[in-house]
Amino acid sequence: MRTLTTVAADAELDNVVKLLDEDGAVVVRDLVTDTVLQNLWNDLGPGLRGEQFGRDATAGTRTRRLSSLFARTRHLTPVVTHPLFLGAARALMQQPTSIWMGRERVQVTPNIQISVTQAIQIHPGQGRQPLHRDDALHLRRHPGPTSRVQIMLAMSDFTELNGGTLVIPGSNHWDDDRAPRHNECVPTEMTAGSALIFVGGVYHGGGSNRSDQPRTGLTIALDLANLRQEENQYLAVPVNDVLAYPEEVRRLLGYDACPPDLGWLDMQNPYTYLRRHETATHGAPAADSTDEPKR
Ligand SMILES: O=C(O)CCC(=O)C(=O)O
Ligand SMILES: [Fe+2]
Repeated sequence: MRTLTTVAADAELDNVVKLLDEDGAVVVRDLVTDTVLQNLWNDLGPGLRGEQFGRDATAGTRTRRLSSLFARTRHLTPVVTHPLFLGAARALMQQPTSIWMGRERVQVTPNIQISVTQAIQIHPGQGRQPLHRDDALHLRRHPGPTSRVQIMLAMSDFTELNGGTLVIPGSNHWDDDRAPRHNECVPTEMTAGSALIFVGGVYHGGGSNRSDQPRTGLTIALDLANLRQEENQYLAVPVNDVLAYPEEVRRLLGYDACPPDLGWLDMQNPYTYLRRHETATHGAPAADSTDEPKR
């Protein structure tokens, strides 16, 4: 039986990319500090407590889910821009492709974007979630190029007993005829502040919580930016909340173009619009970037 590898938060990016290629998943120990974790609990804990349990087996009838996270907290930058998460997502998904433009062969590298954000709290009594691939949303064939890299940050300890995410290492290489089985899974065991990074093609699911305490995780998916976002970030996150984040995160939230020509506004990169909006509403010119063409 294959297992999940755990690496330190300052591990080599190449090693993490290799593990994600081979196993489809890797655990990063202490990915965020205790302070970041506490800030996330302060901002998201009350909202989670107010959520109803899910309505079906996939959502989990003893599971609470809180979405629109970038509108609820200003403390997600160290998670989404962690070099091992963002770095691996870029390395795996931003693969150049070439297209003809008349008689010119042009190399185009796609962008990536935040697709879904959710805090997931599995309560005692919740059974196993059906095993699935999160990139099934993309209605794509497997195996194939990676279209999603996702993180599951442990906001509480993850154990086999409390529903630590079940993963089938290596299942990212399976074709679409092979069905996942629970006897092939390994549980994600990690301490609060650590994180599971996994590719969209790896079979996984929430585990059953047989303990007496809830298990809480926070997930963010990065997808190829030429695909539709799973969660509509433009509606989920009001523009002023987007502006509270640094440029890199704003762009990941969808305020960027995807080469060769997706996402423009008035034929300009949408980041230009965001900067104009910032100047108009906050009075100060943004210091972080200049106007730019759409690609
Ligand atoms: O909560 C978990 O451990 C996994 C949840 C999951 O995979 C999902 O909801 O898609
Ligand atoms: Fe999932």
